[in-house]
Amino acid sequence: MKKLFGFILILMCIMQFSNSYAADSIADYKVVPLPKSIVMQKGEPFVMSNTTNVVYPEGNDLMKRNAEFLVEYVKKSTGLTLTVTTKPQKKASNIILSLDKKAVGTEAYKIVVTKKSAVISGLTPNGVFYGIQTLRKSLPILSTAADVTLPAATVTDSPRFSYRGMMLDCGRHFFPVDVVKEYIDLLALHGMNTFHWHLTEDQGWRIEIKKYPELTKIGSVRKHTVIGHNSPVYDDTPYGGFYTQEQAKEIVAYAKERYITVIPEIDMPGHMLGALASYPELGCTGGPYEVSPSWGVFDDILCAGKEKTFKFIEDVLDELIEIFPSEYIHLGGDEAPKTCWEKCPNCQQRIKDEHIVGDEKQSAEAKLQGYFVKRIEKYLNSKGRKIIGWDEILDADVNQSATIMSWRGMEGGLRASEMGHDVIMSPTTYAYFDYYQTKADTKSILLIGGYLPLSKVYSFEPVPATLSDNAKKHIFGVQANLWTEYLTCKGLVEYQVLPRMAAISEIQWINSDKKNYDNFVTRLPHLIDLYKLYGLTVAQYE
Ligand code: TNX
Repeated sequence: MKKLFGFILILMCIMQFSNSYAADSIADYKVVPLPKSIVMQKGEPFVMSNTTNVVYPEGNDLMKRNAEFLVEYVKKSTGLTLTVTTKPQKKASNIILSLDKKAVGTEAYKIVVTKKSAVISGLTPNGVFYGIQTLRKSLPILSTAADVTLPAATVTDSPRFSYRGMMLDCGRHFFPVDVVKEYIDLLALHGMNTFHWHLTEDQGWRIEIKKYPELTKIGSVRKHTVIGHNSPVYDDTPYGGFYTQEQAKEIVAYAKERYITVIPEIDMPGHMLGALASYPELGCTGGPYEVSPSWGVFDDILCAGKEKTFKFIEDVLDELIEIFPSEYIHLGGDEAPKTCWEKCPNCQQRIKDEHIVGDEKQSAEAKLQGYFVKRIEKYLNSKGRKIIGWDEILDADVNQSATIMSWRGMEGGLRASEMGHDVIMSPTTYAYFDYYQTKADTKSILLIGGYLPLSKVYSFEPVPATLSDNAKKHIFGVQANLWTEYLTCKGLVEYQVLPRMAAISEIQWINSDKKNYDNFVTRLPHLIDLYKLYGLTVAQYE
């Protein structure tokens, strides 16, 4: 009998043991992006339960906010309710958020899990925030709240690139504040720190500028929208929308809480029909112009000859820099045909006055775009800001101080980095999330075209070995872009970025020698479960 009792006791212990270690309630630190180092330790695990505290250093509001984020994430994934406090409780289990002056790297973090506590530390609250994201992605997703076991381990991590971004085009389609916030939340989940916000387009001007009210009154609305790939048929619905300055500030603040900088883009001198329809005197011919109901590249661009064009841009930028505290302002510069400038007496006069001479490589009009960019750059520099432009501006003789965003493949970025420009890589070949991601989609949804499966995104190497060492140092950023000609709703935005965003985040964070696609796809399903937990629409991948 005694023996039987003993046996049952042992059995119960095993059951108890296996219960608290049930595979589905154990955290797994092998998340996306994969941390640089995960060292499992021998000791007993940390148990997270409803009595666990999240402790932050008293008086530090950023760390307090970090603690609140962690509580919110844990609640969502596991149902557990943790408590935010500044005082660790001896008897309870504590997750401790701390700043470590000796840590190296402004965005680096360390997670040390022992039976006693789980400590997430970093030199800055940003780093701690990334540690929180990793912990959050490590957690099991539980349908009913149960204690979660965090195996004893030390996790250390820091990002490969200092600029880690995603762009959202709100010009072609307008996305309400809530959708933009959701996009920012996704950036945070993937450890990104820059939201490039494309705000003006041929098809709609989307940001309130108080000095130029027609921009949003006229320029934000197109009278109808083309159906299909620029067919001759249009729908019969006016389409519009814009962000008030208050809303834009709200988004900047929302992003800032998540350690994300918002870089606004006012695309110039091309892609400006929204502004030209509102203020036709800014164009070479004086118009009339129409907010474009179809997609593409249009000949009508801002006039570079008239002084009033520069006054307009400076006024717009004056208001913009009050809303956006970012170090960089994106001036676009892509797809600006020079046909109008060739014929425009004002532009030709400017070419003469500025002694601009074309050569076999660049026409005088191409160099006039250089004059345009340099003039606006000087203005922004005087306000303490720097510029980013699409790689076309390289063909226009711009200053070395301009940061180049390479989109027409890698070539522009590589050339720019050798010339000493700072470079952000976002080539169509690896980073255009408006392209199709599966063969099946080409038959079922209408998108712009292209084919960029997850595996191709993952194969992206932004810094080719063939570059000179000096040029390599200039490639400081990686970004994926979401152009929205064909993305009419929030569901499609989610679908196009998920799960490709996971792949680009791993390019942004981990060194190329650690990249392994087969391994990546073993870690991906858990992240996809997390997307789904948040009700997001996720694509299949191939
Ligand atoms: C090129 S990328 C553009 C966009 C389009 C996109 C479609 C860039 C700087 N310009 O205006 O939306 O292709 O993929």
